[in-house]
Amino acid sequence: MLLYEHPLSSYAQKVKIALREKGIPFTAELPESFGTGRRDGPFAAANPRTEVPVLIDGAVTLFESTVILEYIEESRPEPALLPREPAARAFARLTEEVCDTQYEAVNWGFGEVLWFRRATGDLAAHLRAQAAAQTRVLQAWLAARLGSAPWFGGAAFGWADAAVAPMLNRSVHYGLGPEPGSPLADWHARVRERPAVAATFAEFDAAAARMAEAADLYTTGGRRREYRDHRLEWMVKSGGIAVVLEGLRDGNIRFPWPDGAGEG
Ligand SMILES: N[C@@H](CCC(=O)N[C@@H](CS)C(=O)NCC(=O)O)C(=O)O
Repeated sequence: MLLYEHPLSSYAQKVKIALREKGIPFTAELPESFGTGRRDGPFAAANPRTEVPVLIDGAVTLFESTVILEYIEESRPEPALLPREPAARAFARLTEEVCDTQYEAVNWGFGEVLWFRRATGDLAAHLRAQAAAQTRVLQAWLAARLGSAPWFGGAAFGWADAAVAPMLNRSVHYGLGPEPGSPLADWHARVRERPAVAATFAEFDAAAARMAEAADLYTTGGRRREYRDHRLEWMVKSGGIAVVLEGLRDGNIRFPWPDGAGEG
């Protein structure tokens, strides 16, 4: 299996955790054109959205992390990540859905300020405070779903745990982690001990340490960051519409495929 990915992508991390939990060997590759929106090359051929993750398994080429996760679960059912019982399956999928949409967008917004320096001064402080407040809301929602169970999957690690892990770990990385000693903090301590998760987080840490150079590519190196759906919404609703307008003026953000400029 070939996985086009980026170690900082929470979506790619979710897929890598699932592959490693199931013991499925894969080759991870950072697409050469990642972050450019370019339409040439094998990455864009595999995913017109030019987003990671993309999974290539023989003749099967898939994008969208949830679709990939479903394919992995259905083609390599053991060990199962989804529980058997319908309500428990729906619980796991719903947890994943909120993580992939609202939670990821908040993390992304915080990163736009911290890593990509999209705002300075009062606006930066405002956006960081918005992200911190929203993170608290989302972590309270997750804590209620976890309850006193060891895993989001209940007695066993599963699908929802793989989905929450990259989101919560990123909050911890940003200094926005749950209260020490809380059930959610204890869950984070537990989940990062799992070999599949530890390997994935180690790759995240190594890439995060190199982010300062990567950020410069978006002002000088022809990279255009994708502002899409929940992420774009986050920037606007959190008070950062000036960031969007500036990015459009400077040509270092882009909107999702297909675009109207005839590029693809
Ligand atoms: N809904 C997609 C989202 C994937 C996504 O947004 N990936 C980001 C990285 S976290 C990406 O590749 N963005 C392209 C870019 O910024 O150029 C999924 O679940 O796979």
